[in-house]
Amino acid sequence: MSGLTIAQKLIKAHLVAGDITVPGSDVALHIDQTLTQDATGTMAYLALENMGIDQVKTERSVAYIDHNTLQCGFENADDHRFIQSVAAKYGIVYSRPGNGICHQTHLERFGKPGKTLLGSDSHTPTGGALGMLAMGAGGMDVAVAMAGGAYHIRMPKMMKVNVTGTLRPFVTAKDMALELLRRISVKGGVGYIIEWAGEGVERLDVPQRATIANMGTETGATTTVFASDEKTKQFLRAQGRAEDWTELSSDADAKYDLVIDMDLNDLHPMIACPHSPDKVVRVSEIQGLKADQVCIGSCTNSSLRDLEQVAAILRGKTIADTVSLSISPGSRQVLSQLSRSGALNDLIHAGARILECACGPCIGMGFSPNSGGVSVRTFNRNFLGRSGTKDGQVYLCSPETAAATALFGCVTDPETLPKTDPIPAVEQFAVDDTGFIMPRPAEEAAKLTTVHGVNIKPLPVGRAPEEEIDAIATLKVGDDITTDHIMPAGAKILPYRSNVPKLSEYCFGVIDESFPERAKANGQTIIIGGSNYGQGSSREHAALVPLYLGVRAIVVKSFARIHSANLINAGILPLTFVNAADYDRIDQGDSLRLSGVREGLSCGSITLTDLTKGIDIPLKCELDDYQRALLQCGGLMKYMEANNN
Ligand code: MIC
Ligand code: SF4
Repeated sequence: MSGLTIAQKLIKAHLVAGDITVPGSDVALHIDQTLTQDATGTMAYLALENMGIDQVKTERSVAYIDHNTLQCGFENADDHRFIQSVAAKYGIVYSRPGNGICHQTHLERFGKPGKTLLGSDSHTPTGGALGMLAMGAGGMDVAVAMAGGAYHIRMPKMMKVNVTGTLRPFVTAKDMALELLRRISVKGGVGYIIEWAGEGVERLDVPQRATIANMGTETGATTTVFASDEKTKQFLRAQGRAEDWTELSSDADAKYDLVIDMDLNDLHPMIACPHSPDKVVRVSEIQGLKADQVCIGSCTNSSLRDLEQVAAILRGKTIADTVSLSISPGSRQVLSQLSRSGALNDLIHAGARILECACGPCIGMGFSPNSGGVSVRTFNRNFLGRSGTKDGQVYLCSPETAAATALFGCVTDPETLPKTDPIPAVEQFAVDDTGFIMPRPAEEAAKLTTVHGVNIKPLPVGRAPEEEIDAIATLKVGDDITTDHIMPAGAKILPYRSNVPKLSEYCFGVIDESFPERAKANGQTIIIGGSNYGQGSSREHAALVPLYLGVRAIVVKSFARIHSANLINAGILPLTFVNAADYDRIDQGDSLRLSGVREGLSCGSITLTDLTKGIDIPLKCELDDYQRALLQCGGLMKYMEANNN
């Protein structure tokens, strides 16, 4: 083999089983660090409690509370107490509500070059900005990693984005991420790890790299990585963690399966239009579009550098009368530093509404736009209904474009603004770790019990597949269905993330409100879908809730990576058409039969008979040995039961 890429080096150093020279083959990886957030964490910790360990086996595991922070009833607060009690018992750091968004906060305080990080959140790749192999997964897979088990992925292909030139003022890392999405789409990264390299990247500091690594998720990539270099060292030193730095770079003769060139001298401010992060155009193309709302923050753009830049643009000015502007700092560290520098005052005086250091509007946790409203956000996703307003029109852009838009009340290209001084890299961050509750000694922890609130209901458990499964095609959907379609989020629904029966009432609600009732009435269901089914969030609720509603198989043109792993963990069969055109031959409501199922799990092919139409359709079931074993048992929980006894 020739020289290695950064990702190949990280995989090789953590390889438990598999061959890194065979793209697409199963590789099992040792995981050094994990993170969870509260919207997926309850599931992960319910699974962990079933695993029979005393303390987590990782070097560092952190439980963040950042998603479900509106406490309109007891539910979210109960879940926070449950997670805090699990953290105390199992040796996990607990990051209190208000301490910050998991990815921003983890980057600041725990991320380390050369380590693996598995997070129950799809934007975990943000850690790639520090030279980590950071991947998103379902909560059950994260629980397995906490218990010392390996994490399985298909060995990805290597993509390199080779960057030359220099960013002009007010053109940013976010525009680089959006430009890549414009070029390769929300499917373009599937099966790849993306490495950003070249002289144009060497000049970017860690927060800028973090924005790019974060949005690599939107391309469908397994993760994104950057070298660990002088900029990484500088960031860790400023965090008081100089000793955590190690150098990491690709070999000069490393081979890439795909190389994309990007010249920053040609780049302009970019914006993604509703309802997909790859519907990207130049900001100047939609300049003047009236905006009702501007939201600045999220794990993509809530660093100190981003918010100092926004403050510099807004300093001494007032936002347009017709706009409501929210700013959610990424962490308490960011907020505290903004307050020390005086930038917070600039933001307040400009008319911004300062929200909590949390995900907030990004996940529809408050601040939903007015009906039909245009919301211009620095976030990473603009899927239909995600803002909490079904007909909301959400656009994604840089903090610079968002600030300019807030000033003028309409989409505004920041390149038309008077220039401000460049924001220098921070020499020393205001480090204050009081928002974390650190693990206590193991012997003390062993005496503790966990606190299950009344909102926490048991996980639904799958069942071993029969040789023949009869089911109704209760739902047929198109391409690029996101987990936000399957299991919507938002302030009203998120409190039920640990209550699957209640959550099930909202399954597929944004596209078909009657689905849950129909599914229950039909008993057993097969969902038919197009390509890239299950893109977006890592939420395993998008598998567990359909399981609860009687879904036995999903038959599609292709799956997104994390979602297909979640389906397998839940015991739902992820099947693909041998001939994509067969998608058109099945209609919603048809009676279907899967035959040769158990045998098909081994040989990879299963036949679907459309009993209504009287036709046979060949399907593929592409699994590695581990996935096959999981499905044969009826999912991860059943597999663990079988293997622990
Ligand atoms: C998201 O951005 O969609 C989330 C909310 O952070 C999810 C996790 C979840 O659904 O809880 C993600 O990206 O994985
Ligand atoms: Fe939170 Fe939004 Fe980031 Fe998801 S994408 S972790 S909801 S800020």
